[in-house]
Amino acid sequence: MNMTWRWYGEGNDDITLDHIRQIPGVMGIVWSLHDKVAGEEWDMAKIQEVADQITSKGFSTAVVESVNVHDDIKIGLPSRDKYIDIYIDTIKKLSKVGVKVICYNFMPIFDWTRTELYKELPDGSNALFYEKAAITDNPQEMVDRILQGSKNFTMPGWEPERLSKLDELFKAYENVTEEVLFDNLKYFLERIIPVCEEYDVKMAIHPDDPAWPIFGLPRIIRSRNHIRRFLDLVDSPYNGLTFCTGSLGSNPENDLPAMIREFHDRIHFAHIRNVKVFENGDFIEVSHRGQDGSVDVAEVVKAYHENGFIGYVRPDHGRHLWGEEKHCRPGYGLYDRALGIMYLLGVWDSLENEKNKGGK
Ligand code: CS2
Ligand code: MN
Repeated sequence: MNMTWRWYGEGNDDITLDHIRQIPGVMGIVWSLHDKVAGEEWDMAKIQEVADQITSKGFSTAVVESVNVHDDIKIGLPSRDKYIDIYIDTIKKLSKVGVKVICYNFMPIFDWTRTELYKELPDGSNALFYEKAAITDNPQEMVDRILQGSKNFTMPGWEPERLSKLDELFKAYENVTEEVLFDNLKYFLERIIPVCEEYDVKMAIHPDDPAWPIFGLPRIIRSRNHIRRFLDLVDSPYNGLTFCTGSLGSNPENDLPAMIREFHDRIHFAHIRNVKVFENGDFIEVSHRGQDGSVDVAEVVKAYHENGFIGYVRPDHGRHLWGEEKHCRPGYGLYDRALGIMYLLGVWDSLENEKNKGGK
């Protein structure tokens, strides 16, 4: 398992590279320039500076999450070509510091969506929670709640400047149906994938979180059929997936191990985490251990193992433990993600041992 850890950068994360060095098995840092808004150019000097910080501690820089896609590209406005040119320029620059995979998403307006950031679990820890009934007709309420809980950390996909124009944004997406969104994604991919092939950088789209349309906005990376259609838009290994079990697992109809077995050769980046889905469709994030939630995490790891998976992996979100919610980023504390890594590596190592003993 090529294990990685998402780090938000100096001054933007309460966790340091020195903390991360003490977690067994972490080989790479998943990074980004988090002060860049979608559509903005990335400067080479800044890219190099962060890459140097990461390599100086012995980590790989191979995965960037995210380079956010400007809304004009998703909406299909004439200005999209300008923003795609900037995106291409960023892909080329990132290839110079060893980036091999870029994780991005194509969700209109909102990235991941929750109704509570610090919902208490029975064990006294707390975690991100989605309550269906709390999603009203008014998205502004949800935005305010999330931004209040962010403790002034920048949150990818939750840029206050962009979200301050929520009415305008919703209006711009008025005619964007699922079909239109697929067309606009195809347009984007047809321009960038040839560049990715030339520069050896794989694109890995992140699924929609949660895995259903919200506030009337279409969402297209949320089931086996949607993913099949996405991969066929541009049939190149450079057009691939970030397979996030937490996002796809919010809908219990998604058979995650079966999807991994089907799509493994196009999965470049695995986000592995667990969610507990309640009967009414609400869900909360829980520990990585399979028994604690609705995702059979050990079976997920097994599906990767039996297909000789060599892509990058990270624990995705974690619960907030032992009071760390006072200072950590929502969903990105130190302890539960570190525990998650030990669980994932434990399952993986035992499968490896079996294999090496001549078992299957
Ligand atoms: C991440 C996503 O925190 C998360 O759920 O996995 O926000 C992911 O970084 C983006 O969707 C990728 O663009
Ligand atoms: Mn994820």
